Amino acid sequence: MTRNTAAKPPVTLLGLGAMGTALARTWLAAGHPLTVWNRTAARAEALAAEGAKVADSAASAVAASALIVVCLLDDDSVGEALDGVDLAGRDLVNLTTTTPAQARARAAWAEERGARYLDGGIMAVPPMAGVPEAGGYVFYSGSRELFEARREALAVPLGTKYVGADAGFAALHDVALLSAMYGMFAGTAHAFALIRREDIDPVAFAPLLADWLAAMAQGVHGTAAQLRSGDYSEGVVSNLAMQVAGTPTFLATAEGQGVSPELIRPYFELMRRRLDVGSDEEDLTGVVDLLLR
Ligand code: FVH
Repeated sequence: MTRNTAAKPPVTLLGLGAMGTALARTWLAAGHPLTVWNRTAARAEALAAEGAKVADSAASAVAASALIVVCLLDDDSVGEALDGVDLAGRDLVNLTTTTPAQARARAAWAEERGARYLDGGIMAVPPMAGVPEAGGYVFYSGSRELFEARREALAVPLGTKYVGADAGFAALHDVALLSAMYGMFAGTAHAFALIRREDIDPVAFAPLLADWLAAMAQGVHGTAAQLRSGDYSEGVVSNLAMQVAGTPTFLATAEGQGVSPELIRPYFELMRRRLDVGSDEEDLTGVVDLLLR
């Protein structure tokens, strides 16, 4: 395949784990001159064969391009990899999963070293990179100038969503969505445990579960509207009193099926606490306020 690299800005990528490697391939396929570095050099061999230039140190990789993308394990790895590296005049885009506080500190750290900084939270798994129809994207926050200047190159592997100048916001959006995902995983684990010892085929059960979760996920829009208005009774379909009254049925069913209620009981306890201080006619939205310390 002949690639037209003339018009494409060079990209340097630090980190060739599962995600970094998937990102790297999309820039190569799109014709960006790509320099890569990985702590364990052997992981770069396949990409070298595909056209990437392999740097022998993070410093020389950073020197090779103005746009530096980092996709390492965690914030400590980023600090270690870039320790003592000259970042002056570079655009540093950090796709490593971190806390919002770590992202803000890393932004200040990069700016002190003369770099523009953009933080990213990847809402995709490696096979989604370079596959637009898979719907994967990256939340970005931090320098808007950097985002606008590098938007085209950043859009090669995954979609882009800029969520604000606060460098911590991409991580916050990322962690918020992933936390909701783990809540969903907890619910599905409980549901599968309930049927586990019965003559119910989990493969036949799965589409019922998936369709129900997809339908119920639409409820987040109502929750959001209530949080914005402050009226937790607005548009209620299934009120809190009714739902709390139903929780003994769920706990008794778990008991009857020999299933621990440890994943669902804490949420039921919060619903009960909200009923005690809120109103029967509310939705479940008051639980949000109970979580705030
Ligand atoms: N893989 C996934 O499903 C998710 C999708 C969403 C985003 N996450 C985050 O992406 C970051 C990288 O994840 P990954 O899947 O590429 O992770 P690994 O395959 O485990 O590769 C880790 C890379 O980090 C390097 N590394 C680790 N410690 C250090 C260090 N102290 N100094 C320099 N590099 C370090 C490691 O190098 P090596 O072990 O090959 O030498 C890999 O390149 C991550 O934040 C996910 O949360 C992935």
